[in-house]
Formats: sequence, structure tokens, C-alpha cells
Amino acid sequence: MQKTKKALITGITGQDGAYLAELLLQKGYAVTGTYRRTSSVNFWRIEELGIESHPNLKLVEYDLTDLSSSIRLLQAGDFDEIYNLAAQSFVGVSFEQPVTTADITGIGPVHLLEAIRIVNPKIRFYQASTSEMFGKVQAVPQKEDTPFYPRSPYGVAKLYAHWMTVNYRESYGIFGSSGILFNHESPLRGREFVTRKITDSVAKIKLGKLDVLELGNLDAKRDWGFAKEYVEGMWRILQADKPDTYVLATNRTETVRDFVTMAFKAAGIAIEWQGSGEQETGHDAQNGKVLVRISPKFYRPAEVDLLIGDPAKARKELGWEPKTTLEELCQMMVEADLRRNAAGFSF
Ligand code: NDP
Ligand code: GDR
Repeated sequence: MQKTKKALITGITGQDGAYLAELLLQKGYAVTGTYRRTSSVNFWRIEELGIESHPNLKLVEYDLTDLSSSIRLLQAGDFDEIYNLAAQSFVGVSFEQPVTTADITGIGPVHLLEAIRIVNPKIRFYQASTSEMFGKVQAVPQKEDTPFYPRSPYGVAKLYAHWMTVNYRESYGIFGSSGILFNHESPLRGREFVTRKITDSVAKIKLGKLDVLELGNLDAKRDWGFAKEYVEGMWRILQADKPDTYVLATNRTETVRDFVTMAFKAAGIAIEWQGSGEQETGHDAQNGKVLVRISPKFYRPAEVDLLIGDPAKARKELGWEPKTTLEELCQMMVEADLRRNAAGFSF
């Protein structure tokens, strides 16, 4: 009989943690998911997926910034695979809290790498790296060997953790792999990120609960995919014969403005754009009402202008391919937010 595989997911209360837990439970894994002690822990994502009481899911309190508890977590768990998804993951906040971001997002993963080195070097380790490490465009499309040039404290912290994963692979033979994932979204995306902010606001405008959507830089271009498909890629990365680095992306890029137009369209509203820069506005094409305007408070001190990834290596070596189009993803998110807002709640 095959032994039940045991996986640890840090950050199970986040978007990817919830989808990955669902996937691994479906695959028959015993899953331990970590959450942070806060005054009001929120499990809405795993509840929405209906897995919060799954018999093979165990939830444990853990903070990535604590080395000794990282060691004890691994001593208690006998894990085969660790997926390190925990991070201070919001780029905007990283400019306000650079040191906290460095502690959690940069040094945090090293606590797990050290714990693996000390407790069981055979554990396979996945590090959630990011297209934000490419930052200022050095080549188009970006792939595994494109030079990095991060543009935020978040990107810099992630780059450190990325190289530490590579370093532990090369120094100690640890199966440490890194997925350089481009933006991936879903109805479970946090509302501080631009796609979900847009779909939630579009739903509220459609239902008469909000007048205007305020945004920052509409010209930023992102390669947006569907999170559920990206967590499948994470799993494949840890099933490979050897540890490595892989880009997961769709190879299509659109502006934030395009996504706004798409989201309103999904709610049956046509948008017309007028003006430029801080004066740009989006109008309801039927009655001229202003529905979108710019607020410089959402601008970032340094911006990542253009991300588009080439997932050819993952396709060739892992058989991974994104399938959901951006239009389908946007429609799915708008419909979920219309449902939630109509029912009177939205996380
Ligand atoms: P989320 O922000 O939704 O989730 C982050 C998770 O990390 C949450 O569960 C959060 O817990 C947890 N966390 C934060 N700080 C700590 C800490 N000190 N100790 C333990 N846990 C902590 O991110 P996503 O699910 O979107 O992303 C998953 C990972 O992938 C992140 O590392 C992110 O940086 C990275 N990434 C994401 C991409 C994307 O497009 N989504 C693209 C590329 C990389 P709490 O709920 O308590 O805040
Ligand atoms: P990003 O995602 O920074 O790419 O990081 P986010 O959705 O926050 O921003 C995308 C782009 O939209 C522009 N923008 C706005 N962003 C937000 N959040 N709010 C606004 O009002 C707004 N207006 C315009 C931003 O300037 C930016 O250019 C995400 C995170 O999930 C990271 O953890 C992950 O590593 C990367 O994706 C890949």
C-alpha cells in the first residue's frame, strides 16, 4: 500500500493556500495548514471551498518569522512536502512597511530552509517566488533566465528568498524549488489587489451600493491567470525529478484599464474613457455618469510597468498549461462578487 503523503502549507488563509489545500486533499494528501494568531482569524476561503472540516486537514498556528517554532513544526509533522506560501504579499504595503516585509517575506523562508536542513533534508520545499522580481523590464517576455530588477521592498525581499532557495539547493542538496509565478487571480483573491478591487466595486456599482471606483495607475500591464491552475503548477513543480526554477504565466498581458472595461462589460455596463493621467475618467456609455476616476493615493513610489511571462519550460518539463482566458476569469470574479454583494456580504 502507498503511504499517505503529508504536506505542509504555510499561509492557508490566503488565496493560493486555500486552493492548494483543496487540490492536495483531492489527491489524498494529509494536509497541515498554518494560520497566524490574530484577534479574529478568518477562514472564509477554506469555508467557501467547503474543506474547513475535512478529516485530512489539520490547522495549526504558526508565524513564519519564528525560527524555533519552524523547527518544532517540522519535528512534529513528518512532512514529505512543504509549500511556503506565507508572505506579506501586498506590494503597496511593502513601501510603508519595508522592514516587516523583509522579515516575513525575505527572512521567513530561511527559517523553513534551516528547519529542513536540521530536521529532515529530504523534505521537498516549494518557494512562492514572483514576477515582481523581474520588476523593471529587462526583456519581453520574461523567463527563467531573464535578469532580475525588483522595484519594491516586496520584490527585493522575494528575490532574497528566491536566491536562498537556490543556495540551499546547491549547498546542501535540499530539494528546494522556486515557482516564479505571474499574477494569478480568482474569486478568492484579497480585495486589496487590483482585479478583485475592480470586480467587487463593479458588483457594488451594478447593485447601486457604490458610485465611483477609484484607482491608481491604469497603464500598468499584467499577465493575469487563474489561481486554481497555478496551484496545480506548484504541485507539479514538487513532483519533478529534480529541484528547479519555473515560470508560470499565460504569455498574455493587458492593462489595468483593459481589466476595468472587461469587468464592467461582464456586468452589462459599457465604459468609455476620457482624459489622461490624473484627469482620466471612465463613463457609463449610456448615461455619461462617471464610474471610474484616478486617485494618486493608489500610485506606487516605483512601478512595475510591464509583465508578461513565457511558461515554455513548465509546459515542456511539467506538462503545465493555463486554460482559463482572462475574459472567463473576469466573468467568474464579477459573478461571484455580484452574488456575494447581493447576499449582503463580501470578504
Ligand atoms: P495572500 O496574501 O492571499 O496570502 C498570504 C498568506 O500568508 C496568508 O495566509 C497570510 O496570513 C500568511 N502570512 C502573512 N504573514 C505571515 C507570517 N508572518 N507568518 C505566517 N503566515 C503569514 O497571498 P496569495 O495567496 O495571493 O499568494 C501566495 C504566495 O504566493 C505569497 O507568498 C505571494 O507573495 C506569492 N505570490 C502570489 C502571486 C499572486 O498573484 N497571487 C504571484 C506570485 C507570488 P493572514 O491571513 O493571517 O494574513
Ligand atoms: P501586484 O498586484 O502589485 O502586481 O502584485 P496588484 O493587484 O496590487 O497591482 C497590479 C497593478 O495595478 C496597479 N493599480 C492598483 N493596484 C491596487 N492594488 N489598487 C489600486 O487601486 C490600483 N490601481 C492601479 C498597481 O499599481 C499595479 O501596477 C501581485 C501580488 O499578488 C504579489 O504578491 C505578487 O507577487 C504579484 O502580484 C505577482
